[in-house]
Amino acid sequence: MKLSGSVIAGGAAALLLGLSLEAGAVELRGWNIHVEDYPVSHGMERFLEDVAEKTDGRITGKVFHGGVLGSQPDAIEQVRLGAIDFGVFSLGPMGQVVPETNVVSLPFIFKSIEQMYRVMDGAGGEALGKGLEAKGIVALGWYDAGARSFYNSVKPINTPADVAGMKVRVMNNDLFVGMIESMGGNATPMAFAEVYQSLKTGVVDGAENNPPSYESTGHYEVAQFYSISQHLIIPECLCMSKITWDRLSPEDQAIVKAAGRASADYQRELWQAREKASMETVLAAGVKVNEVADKAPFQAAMEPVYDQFLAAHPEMTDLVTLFRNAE
Ligand code: BDP
Repeated sequence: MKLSGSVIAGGAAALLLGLSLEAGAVELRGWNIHVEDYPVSHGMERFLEDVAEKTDGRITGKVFHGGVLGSQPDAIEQVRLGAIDFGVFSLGPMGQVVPETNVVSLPFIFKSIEQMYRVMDGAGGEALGKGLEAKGIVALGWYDAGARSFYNSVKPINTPADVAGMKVRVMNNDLFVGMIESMGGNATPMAFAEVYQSLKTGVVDGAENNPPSYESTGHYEVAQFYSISQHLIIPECLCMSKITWDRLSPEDQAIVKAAGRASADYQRELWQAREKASMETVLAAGVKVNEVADKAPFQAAMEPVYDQFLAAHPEMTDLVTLFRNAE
């Protein structure tokens, strides 16, 4: 039997519900947008196994893969309400709820994946964690989602002018609409689950994502040009509902926190391997991959995204500087 909210306060509640859960037992419900065989998914499963082991089975749970518990924006709300206990969320759509997390959705904010790790494991991650917590979400670990590049069914992208006039699907965040518009393209925010069909039927010409998502969704079957622009490096958050978190004892919180962090290390390792494997898969399927030789024109074209963001959120200036200037 599955419980939503899922923390059973004790034996009395379990008895009332006719359950065999022991006193203090906790069953966590996890949301995941990805298919079962995906680095994020394996990271989440590892997290649950670790927690179950360290709590002698007092805290168990189940991850619902494939987005069956709803779209990402909806699931973020469910986590805030405590109806879903945890999930791995892209900080892209998170920006609509937690303003601080928008910083990582600014194009080219990170210089490399290694730098992203350093910032997220240090002062940057701490600042974002505070922003999340203020909105009812506890960050347990930062997962890797590589770098996002453009793909479409029309032609290779080499310059920002190639995006002009194209209909491009983006994740739910106004920043991404601005990003596409800065190159003269037409942006369509859309749920992840709808992108395949929209590419296939021409509702959009293209989208942008990292190689594992491009591959695991089958988008490469319907959008055969993948152009390595790497304009966004957006980390992901293994996040727990603060409502669930507050019901745990300090000892269990420490276990959960450590397991979250360890699962991120594991996920990052898997990520590197999957990126390579995904590129091999799509190349073997005939995808035309091109490396954007000069990223500077993209950086220049996307600069207005920063100006607009900082004009609307002057209070984020220090945070943007922290991320931009980090070693
Ligand atoms: C993937 C992220 C996932 C997003 C998806 C998207 O891992 O969280 O939902 O992109 O583009 O890379 O919607």
